[in-house]
Amino acid sequence: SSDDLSNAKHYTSSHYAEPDEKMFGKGQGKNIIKIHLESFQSFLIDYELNGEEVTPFLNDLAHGGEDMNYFDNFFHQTGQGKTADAELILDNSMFGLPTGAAFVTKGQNTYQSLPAILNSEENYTSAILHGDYKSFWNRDQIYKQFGIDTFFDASSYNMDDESVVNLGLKDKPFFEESIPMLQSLEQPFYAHLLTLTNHYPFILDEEDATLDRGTTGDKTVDGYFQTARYLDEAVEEFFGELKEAGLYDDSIIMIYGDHQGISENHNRAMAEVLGTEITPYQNAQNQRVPLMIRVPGEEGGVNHTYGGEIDVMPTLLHLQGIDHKKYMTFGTDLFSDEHDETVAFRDGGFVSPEYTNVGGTVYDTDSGEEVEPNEETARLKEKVDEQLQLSDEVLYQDLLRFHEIPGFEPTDPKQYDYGENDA
Ligand code: GP9
Ligand code: MN
Repeated sequence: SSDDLSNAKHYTSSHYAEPDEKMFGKGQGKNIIKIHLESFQSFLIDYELNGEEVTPFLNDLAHGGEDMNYFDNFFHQTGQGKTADAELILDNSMFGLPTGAAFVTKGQNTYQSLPAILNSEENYTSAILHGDYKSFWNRDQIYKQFGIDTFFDASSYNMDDESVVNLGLKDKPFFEESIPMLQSLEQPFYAHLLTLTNHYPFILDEEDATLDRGTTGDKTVDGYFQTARYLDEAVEEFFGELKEAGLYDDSIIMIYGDHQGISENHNRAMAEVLGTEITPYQNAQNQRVPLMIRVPGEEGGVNHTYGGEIDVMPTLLHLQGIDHKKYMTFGTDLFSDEHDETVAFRDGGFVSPEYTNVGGTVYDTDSGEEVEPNEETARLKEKVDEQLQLSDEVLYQDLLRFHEIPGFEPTDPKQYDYGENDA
């Protein structure tokens, strides 16, 4: 109902965080290259297996290499929709649904997505690049609602047997073949590259393995290190290719992990890997995924701000110099002093710099000690529930249909065509 729309709108505009003056507009007009690290969790950063770094290149970036800003207290917020939830949350600053995947069940909804806003406000073009077939996760439908101009799926790549493993194209040929596609885009562009190789059950061809497997005896966990190393090398090669192609210097580069790779079914092996028991508190801490942002001309470094996937769109819009207040955004700008550091999980739990709530039990985030719920933890829980509920109402009732925004041209899905399905 229109009441639900105004409640959601009221929440998001009163929850708004003013931009940081130093960062506002600093990426205006620059290409945005967004790299999705499949199933990549933050514990891999600086992790050593038998004295060897698993992901040396990403480690370097996480320490400010290439002037990256690395957020080490960033969490995924996905539910059953996994990759699709991460995509939805990052491009719309709203949550996935409590069950199922909104990409599939809400693929015909109206959205006011980041790529469409960038196009409407700053004339950006947009593209998704991914080595799987276009109908997976209903992408070929919902991307039209998001205003994605071009979708390079598996049918655009060489899918020979030796280039494919597990779900699709291997990350190294994927990045390499993506370069001419990026070069073909009209600038400035917003390009989102989704990797695949570091995906359950984490299998790799022998010739692609440059690190020994783990030794926990859990096949999934042991293979994860090898595929993560492969992904690390693929990203490093891609940086070189971007530089050679002249696409590096003037682009914002953003890197993120989409969701947990190692589920709770592997707690025994993970306890061995992390050297600590995987309690409910520890499991919540393990939901950290990396977020890295490089803004050309700006210094990088480690940023300890707590945040989650819903905060990415507000952050990117402010980097563009676009005030996101008029849009329906449930997150806040990570660079803002007023940024909200309470990170809601899809199940109603949360993490903040002070408190971690798992299934109603509250812990001190630093020490992991259980604490008595208090006024502050109750207030945070109420806020988290309200956020999730309002976001759900927007999706369930397709409320953005009625959300008119001055200066924003509604997305017309009929304008987009990604060709026939050949999956
Ligand atoms: C499939 C890929 C994996 O195209 O994005 O999705 P996931 O299984 O991680 O949700
Ligand atoms: Mn995924």
